[in-house]
Amino acid sequence: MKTRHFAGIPAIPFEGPGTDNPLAFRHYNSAEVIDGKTMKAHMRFGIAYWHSFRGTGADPFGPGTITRPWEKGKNELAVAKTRMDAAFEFFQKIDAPYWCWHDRDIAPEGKTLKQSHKNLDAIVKHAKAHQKETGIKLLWGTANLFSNPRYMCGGATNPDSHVFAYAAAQVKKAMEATVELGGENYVFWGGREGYETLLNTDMKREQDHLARFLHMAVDYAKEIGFTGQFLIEPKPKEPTKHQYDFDVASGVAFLRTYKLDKHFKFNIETNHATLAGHTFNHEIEVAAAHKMLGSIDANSGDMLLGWDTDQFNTDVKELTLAMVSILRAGGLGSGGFNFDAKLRRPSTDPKDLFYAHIGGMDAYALAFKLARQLLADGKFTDHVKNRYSSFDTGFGKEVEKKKIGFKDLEAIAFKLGEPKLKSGHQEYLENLLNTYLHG
Ligand code: XLS
Ligand code: NI
Ligand code: NI
Repeated sequence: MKTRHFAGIPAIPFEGPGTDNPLAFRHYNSAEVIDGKTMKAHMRFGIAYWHSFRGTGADPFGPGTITRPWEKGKNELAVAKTRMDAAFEFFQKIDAPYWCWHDRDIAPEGKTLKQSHKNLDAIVKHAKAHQKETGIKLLWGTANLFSNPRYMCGGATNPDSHVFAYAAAQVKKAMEATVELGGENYVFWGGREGYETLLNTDMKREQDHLARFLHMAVDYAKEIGFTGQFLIEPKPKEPTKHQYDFDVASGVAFLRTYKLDKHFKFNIETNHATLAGHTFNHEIEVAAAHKMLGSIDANSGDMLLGWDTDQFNTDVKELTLAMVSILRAGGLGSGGFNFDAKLRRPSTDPKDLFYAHIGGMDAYALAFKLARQLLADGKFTDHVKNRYSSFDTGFGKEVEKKKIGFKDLEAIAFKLGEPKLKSGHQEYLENLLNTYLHG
């Protein structure tokens, strides 16, 4: 492994829970084999290029604080390549098998669309060489349809068909780049696909356009042989006030309405779930119920802040519950855990990038192990099963088998009289969960 940009920081070793080395893993042992598969293969961790290699710590109140030594020079393409060299050094040292990008994170936007395409081609070539040399793979690619002012009113939902065409051209190219890099998924996050006010918006028409756009992507995937998974990443708001892909449930309704459901799954982001007023776990369960659980954008919000703070998640309890749902659903398939998370503005030391990912990866790895144990013991599963057992036999079973209706049930209710209250035992279960987390 070449060490150049992060000199002085070694490849992060696994040292186990007893270590006091802050630059070591305590729970994520990538080589450990569980059920015939390495932890690396189970976890499928991905690094988000935009936060970890384009994030500067800038916020609405001040400029960036994080300056990296490779971010200098006038030739934007040359800087983009050096930055990518640093990124691949990081991916290797942190032992993550995947990375994720937006087109505009990896290659600079040119003065014309043609120039932007050319820049992307040059960088994709560079990335391909890095992937080949390191074995690191692309979890997903996506197009940035939200930063450039032309997309101020959306890409696929823009009221101007000219912008719609531009967005289509950009997504077409980003899909080609994803194929070229062997990407296993392609993501649509519609940060500006929504509206600010109905005074100037034809909402139905915009949603029709969004569906048309996604159908075009499905058609084009066939044309270029993209066999990966398309993913929708729901988020209720920010930057737009009302976003069309509000949460998983509204995404399911949208995809079904427009007959797109068999082509898409969901990329669920923790902080987006909480912005929608849900738990992370809830969103996973909704996607799993529809067999549309695709991938995870791993991060966390802040209980006291109402926006997408994109923090690294070290909350083992939240992650264990999420992992239980993911494992019960049979895993993520071609998806993975992408750290869509950024350093806090004062975290300016390159080491912070390592601490942040070590913390996130360890928390997920520990949660994975705890969830497996919890499921193997079966106490929660049994409890839930038991709670619904009156539907396993008798008239309950007949309800599920669609054998009886209101009239039969009225006769049964007359006969049985008032139901006895059955406890939900929530506090007992909360205590039980704590025994897994803390002994
Ligand atoms: C923003 C989103 C974005 C997507 C990719 O809130 O999380 O980063 O993951 O466009
Ligand atoms: Ni995301
Ligand atoms: Ni986000």
